[in-house]
Amino acid sequence: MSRLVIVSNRTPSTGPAAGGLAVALRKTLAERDGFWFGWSGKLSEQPPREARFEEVDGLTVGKIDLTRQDHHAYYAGFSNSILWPAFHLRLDLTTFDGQWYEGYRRVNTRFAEALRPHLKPDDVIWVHDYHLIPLAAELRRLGARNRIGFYLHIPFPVADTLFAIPHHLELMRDLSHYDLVGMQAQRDIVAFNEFADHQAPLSLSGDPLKAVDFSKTIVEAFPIGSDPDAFARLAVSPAANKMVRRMQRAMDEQRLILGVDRLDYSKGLPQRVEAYEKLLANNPQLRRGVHLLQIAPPSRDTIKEYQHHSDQLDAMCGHVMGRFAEPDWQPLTYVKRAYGQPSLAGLYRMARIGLVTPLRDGMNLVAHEYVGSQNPEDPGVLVLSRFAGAAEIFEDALQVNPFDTDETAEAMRMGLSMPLEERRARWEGLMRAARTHSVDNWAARFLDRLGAMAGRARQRNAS
Ligand code: ADQ
Repeated sequence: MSRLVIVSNRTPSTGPAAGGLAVALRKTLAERDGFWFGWSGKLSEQPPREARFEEVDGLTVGKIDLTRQDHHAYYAGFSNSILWPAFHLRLDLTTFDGQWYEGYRRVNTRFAEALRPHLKPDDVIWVHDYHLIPLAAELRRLGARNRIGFYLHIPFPVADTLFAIPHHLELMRDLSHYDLVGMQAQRDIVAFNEFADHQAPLSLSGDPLKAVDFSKTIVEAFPIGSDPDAFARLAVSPAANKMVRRMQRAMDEQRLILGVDRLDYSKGLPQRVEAYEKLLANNPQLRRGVHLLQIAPPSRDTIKEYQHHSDQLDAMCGHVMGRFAEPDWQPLTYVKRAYGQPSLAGLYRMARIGLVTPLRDGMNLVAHEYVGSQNPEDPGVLVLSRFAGAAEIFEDALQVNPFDTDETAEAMRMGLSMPLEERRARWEGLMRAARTHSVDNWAARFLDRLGAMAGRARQRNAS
C-alpha cells in the first residue's frame, strides 16, 4: 500500500486528540505507513527551512515553524478574515489587506519546500482545508507528480460571492492542481459547478481572464461524520454520568435545551438566543420548565469580528436573563469554556433538544455527536439548520431556517412536546444516517477514491 501523507495547518500534539476528526485521521495514519505534516504551533524570528520530524504518540509528524508576520498574514489574515467569512457567505465580515495574500502564498510555498524532499513518488498526499489551497500547485512547481487530494471542511461559496474574493481565480487555478477535491455536501458541488461552468471572463485591463481547466480534477461530495457508536458508549461512561448528576441536581425537573459550538459568527448564536427568547415570550407555561445551556469556548479571538460577536452574545444573554430570570429560576446558562468529550456526551444525552442552528456550516459534527449520544429508549430531538451540510443527511431532524427565529422557536416547542414514539422513530433514522456517514467511512471513501486514481504523471504520459 502507498504511504499516506496528511497535511493540515496544525500538526497533532501529544495526549488524547480533542476532536473526532483528529482521532479518525490518526487511526487512518496508524493503519498505514506515512506521516502527518504541518505547522508546529511555534513562531520564531528565523525559522529553519527544513522540517523536523518527531514521533507523537506513535505517529511520525513533520513540523515547520513560521515567522510571526507570515503566520498572522496567513492565518488570522487571509484564511480567517477573508476565506472563512466569504466561504460562509459573510462578505460583510471580510477585511482585506493586500499583504495577507502574499503571506498566505509564502506560507504555502514554505510548506511545499519543506515537504517536497520527504516525498516518495508513490506517496498519496491528503491536504486539509482552506488554509492550504495553493499547496498542490506549489508541490507541482517543485516537480511532485504524486496523487494529491484536497478536502474542504467548510462550505464552497456560491459563484457571485466567490467572484468577490480577491485572487479567487488564482485560488481556483490552485485547486485544479489536485487530482481529487472533496467537499462536504451536494450543495457545495452545485456551487462549484456553477463557477466551473460559467467563469467570469472580465479583468480590469479588459483582457479576457483565462478560464481554469478542471479536466484533470475530480470534485465530489464526501460528507464527514463522527463516531456515533463511540459517543453512545461515552455518553454512559462514568465521566459522563458524573456530569449528568451535577446537572440534574442543578436542573431539578427542567428540560434541557443544549447548544455546543465554537464561539463563531457562522454558528448563529445570537439568532438562537433570540429564538429562545421568543419561545419563552410566546409560551409562558414553559417558563421554569426549560433551561438553555449554551457552551461556546472562544476561538480566533484576536480577530475583531470575533470579539464583536462575543460582546454581542454577552449582551443578548444578559438581556434574556434580565427579562425572564426569577430569584429561583434562570432561563439560561452561557459557558465560555471547552469540555472533554465524555462530559459533552453526557450533556448531549440528557438534552431534550439539541440545538444546532448555524447560519452556514460545512457539515457540523455537533449534530452527529448529539445523535450518537442519545438514549435509544428516550431520545431527544435534533433541531437543525437547513444551512448546515448535516441537513442533507439528517432528514429526520426538525429542520429550520436559523434566520427565521419564529420558526426556530416553534421547532423547540414542537420538540418539547413531541411524543416518545415520534422521537424514537426520528432518532432511529438519524442514527442510521450517522452510522452510514461515520468518520471512518468518510476517510476510507476519500482515500479509496484517491488511491485508485492514476496520478498526474501517468495521466500525462497516457495522453
Ligand atoms: P467546526 O466549525 O469547528 O468545524 P463542528 O463540525 O461542529 O464545527 O466541530 C466542532 C468540534 O468541536 C466538535 O467535535 C465538538 O465536539 C467540538 N466542540 C465544540 N464546542 C466544544 C466545547 N465547548 N468543548 C469541547 N469541544 C467542543 C469545521 C467546519 C464544520 C465541519 C468540521 C469537520 O466548520 O462544518 O463539520 O470542520 O469537517
